[in-house]
Order: sequence, then structure tokens, then C-alpha cells
Amino acid sequence: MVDINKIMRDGKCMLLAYDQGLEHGPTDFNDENVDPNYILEIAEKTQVYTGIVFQEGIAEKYYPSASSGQVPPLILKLNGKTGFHKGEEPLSLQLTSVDQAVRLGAVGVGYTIYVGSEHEQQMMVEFRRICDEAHQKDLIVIAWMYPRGKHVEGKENSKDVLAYAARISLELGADFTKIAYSGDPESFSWVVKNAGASKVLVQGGAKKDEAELLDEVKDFMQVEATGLAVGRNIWQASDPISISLKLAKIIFNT
Ligand code: FBP
Repeated sequence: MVDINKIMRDGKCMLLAYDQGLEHGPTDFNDENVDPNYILEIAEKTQVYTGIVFQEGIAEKYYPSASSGQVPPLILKLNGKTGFHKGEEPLSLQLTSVDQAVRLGAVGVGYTIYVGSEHEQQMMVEFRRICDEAHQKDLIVIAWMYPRGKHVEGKENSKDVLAYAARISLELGADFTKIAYSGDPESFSWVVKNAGASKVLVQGGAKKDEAELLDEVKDFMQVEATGLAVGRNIWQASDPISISLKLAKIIFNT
């Protein structure tokens, strides 16, 4: 069995995500956070992140240079798509390999499945194969479970669709399920129950008001979520250190 504790502290998890340059493009960035070193510095200064998520190019060119310092364990995102295809049925295919994740020193891999997309089956098949290979090589597997596409249109954040997505993640073998918050603890508790032994991480989403983010995290941590995978709400913040520490206090209950 793969050791999921490699990306947990006291049974909780806080991941810093930085794959948005591929997913969204430079629109998310400013002069500071366009530099991957800025993200690594946030992780080094705060020491609260239990993992950091990069695509291959950034991992290869930036992560090793920081490995002398105290950077969080690497999670390599294996698939991805660009933001040029708005309105199309989402499809995100494998861009790099489990072997490459091992070579780069990653402890885990990430893969997005667009549940409800016309192409969902293709992603599930690819994910399953990746899951087997990653587990054979002792890597943790995190499924980004995103309901998207015409079959779930308007229901992307609904209790039933998120619970279904969480269940698919468990059935496919993901160690962690990264998923949107349904908006209230009661409905989210059903999502967490459906994920079963697959640990639930809530995705951060677009930058929001700090108080709103902190309240939301308090809410879902109450119902046994394992933590948060967050990007823009940290590195787009005017004080990324302060917000990281506040989130860590809630997540690790310190
Ligand atoms: P954020 O906290 O910035 O939303 O990052 C989490 C994440 O899952 C990233 O890994 C990914 O790039 C992004 O969200 C995808 O967001 P979306 O599909 O909503 O555009």
C-alpha cells in the first residue's frame, strides 16, 4: 500500500497548486507570481504546505534548484489542457509519465477527470492505467474530480453530482479526491462519505475574499475533509504568507 502520509501532517493535507499557467494562461499572473520561484518561496517561508503541484516543465526546471531548501514534496500533474477550448466538451489527456514523476523525485501524481464530459470514458481509462502504474511505483495518486460538460451543465457544484464524482474517484482507486466544495457542510458531508477511504481535498478556485475563504475552510473541515489544494487564493493574495498561516491554523487545528 502506498504511504499517503508522505503528503499529510497529523492526518491533514494542504497542497499548493501551480499548474494554472497551462490551464488558464498568463491571465492569472502578475510580475511576481509569473515566476515559479515566487511560489517555491511561499512554500519555503511558511513551511505549512504538505505538497506542491507542478506540471513537468516547471518541476524539471525549478523544483530541483530548490531541493536544497525545505520545499514540500512534489506532486506531478500528468494531464492538462489549455484554456483555448471554452464551450467545448472538456478532454484532458496525459502529457507526461509516471516514470518521469519518479525521475523528478515526485511522491505523487495528479490527474484531472472531467466527470460528465462526452470524453469522460477516455479520461477514466487513462486514469485507471496511471493509477496502477503509480501504485506499483509507490506514488500517491490524486484525482482532480471536476464535473464539467453538457451532461452536468448547471449542476457542477450540486451535492449529487459532486458525491457521484467522489464515488467514481474511490472506485477508480485514487488515494485523494480533489473536488469543489458544495457550499454547505451538510451536503458536503455526503460528498466525503461517498469518497470513502479516498481522502477529500477541496479545490481553492478563483481568488475570493479572505474571510469568505477562511469560513469555507472551517465549514468543510468540520465534516471530515482532509484538507485543501489551493493556488490562486494564495499566490494572488497581497500577503500570501499571512493567508497560508491562517489556513494552516484551521486545517491542522493548531
Ligand atoms: P486554484 O486554487 O487556483 O483554483 O487551483 C486549483 C486547480 O485545481 C489547479 O490545479 C488548476 O489549474 C485549476 O484549479 C483549474 O481550475 P479551473 O478548471 O476551474 O479553471
